[in-house]
Amino acid sequence: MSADLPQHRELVTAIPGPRSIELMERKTAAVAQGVGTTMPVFAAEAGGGIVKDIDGNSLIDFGSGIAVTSIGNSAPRVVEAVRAQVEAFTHTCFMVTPYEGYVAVAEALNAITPGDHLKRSVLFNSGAEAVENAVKIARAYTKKDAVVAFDHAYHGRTNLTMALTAKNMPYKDGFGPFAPEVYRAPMSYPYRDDKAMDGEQAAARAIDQIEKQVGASNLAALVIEPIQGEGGFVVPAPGFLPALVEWCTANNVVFIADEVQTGFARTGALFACEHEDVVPDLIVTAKGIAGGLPLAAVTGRAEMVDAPHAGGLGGTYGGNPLACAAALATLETIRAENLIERAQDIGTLMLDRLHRLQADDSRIGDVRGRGAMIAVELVKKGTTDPDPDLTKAVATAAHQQGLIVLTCGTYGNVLRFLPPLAISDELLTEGLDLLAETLAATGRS
Ligand code: PLZ
Repeated sequence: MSADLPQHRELVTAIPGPRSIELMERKTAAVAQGVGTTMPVFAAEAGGGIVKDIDGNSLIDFGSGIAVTSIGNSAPRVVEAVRAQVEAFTHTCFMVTPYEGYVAVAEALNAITPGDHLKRSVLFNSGAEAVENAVKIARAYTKKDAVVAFDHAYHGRTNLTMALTAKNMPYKDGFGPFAPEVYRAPMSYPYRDDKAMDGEQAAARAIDQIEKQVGASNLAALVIEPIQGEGGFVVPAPGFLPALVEWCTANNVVFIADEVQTGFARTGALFACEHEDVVPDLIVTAKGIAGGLPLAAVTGRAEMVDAPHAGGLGGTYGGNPLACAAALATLETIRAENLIERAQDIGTLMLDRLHRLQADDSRIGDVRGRGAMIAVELVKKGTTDPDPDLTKAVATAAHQQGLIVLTCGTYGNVLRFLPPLAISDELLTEGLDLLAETLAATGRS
């Protein structure tokens, strides 16, 4: 039982072990080469802050399956709720014979997302699918076409979301042509922006470009991650998001917050928009919503979400009953286990340790993030030049020590930490110790 998984790192073979090596050979023979893996080990069990591989190695989890299993893998309430649902029925299709779970998830999302206006929700399977549908809703509501996304943005791998995503490799290369009427605006990136530029000035820069190159009268929506994920855990300067919202409201442009990676307590608030009292018109959620089951949602102003004609939104599996049962159990777990506070405490512990590391290692250019969404940006000593090679080397060495850690960033030079909120302080500290050792041992000249 994963709930009883011992919460200790333990390596019993080299990483990868013999069974993982064997399975990797089968993967290579059977699975599309386009699907990469961060680590060369195969999972057998997971729970709390540990992922156990098929060779019996227990790894510290600083990834949460990319910010998904925030409440812990196979969290007890989720297991129980899904078990009950799987015995009742697995699928009827909400568009054929609806069921209560979908409605209950919509009610919950309408209640807990920022803003006390009248809201509606619609459920999907993946973050990308939900982002696409948020754009459809914005276009139906405004009767305009254009969409603006930001530098370093990540919104998915479908055709429209590839267009919204900024980075070419590995997401877009060779996969065009992309959806039209997508424009890009400059992000607020405090570490790389002019030091004198505050959030409002960064917003003014973006708005000026949007007005000159697109025109508010053509613009249906602006899509933004309140803290960027794949693009490098970029936290915009304070004031940036509120200024964009204000401009959107004044110009009949739908403000879409993509909280796929930041949502559900990850950043030390239920939603990252709350840190700056930002109330998005539409909020897109996925990942952490259902404890690992595939579910995503668009929630927002009733008059906007109701703009598409009847039958205009849907999908066979959207709001699958197992995923809905898991989502309700996830929300209950976040509440009952005070996981918002837990995320704040994890942030304090991590930031404190990483700032101390930064103080005597000038290769750590920036330490940033909120709650349990923290990153370090690695640069060449004494400069701000990105060091993707060092980043890769540190990540690989950490993997070999039994720490699951991910990289990200436009320049490939960001180590990101997304531990489950169910991780213990001991494992968290041990993971940071390993990182410190790995950094010290890697390429320091
Ligand atoms: N919006 C902000 O972070 C997914 C992508 C991993 P899906 N991020 C992880 C990869 O390499 O494919 C993400 C996100 C933000 C949208 C998405 C897309 O969510 O559930 O992967 O479609």
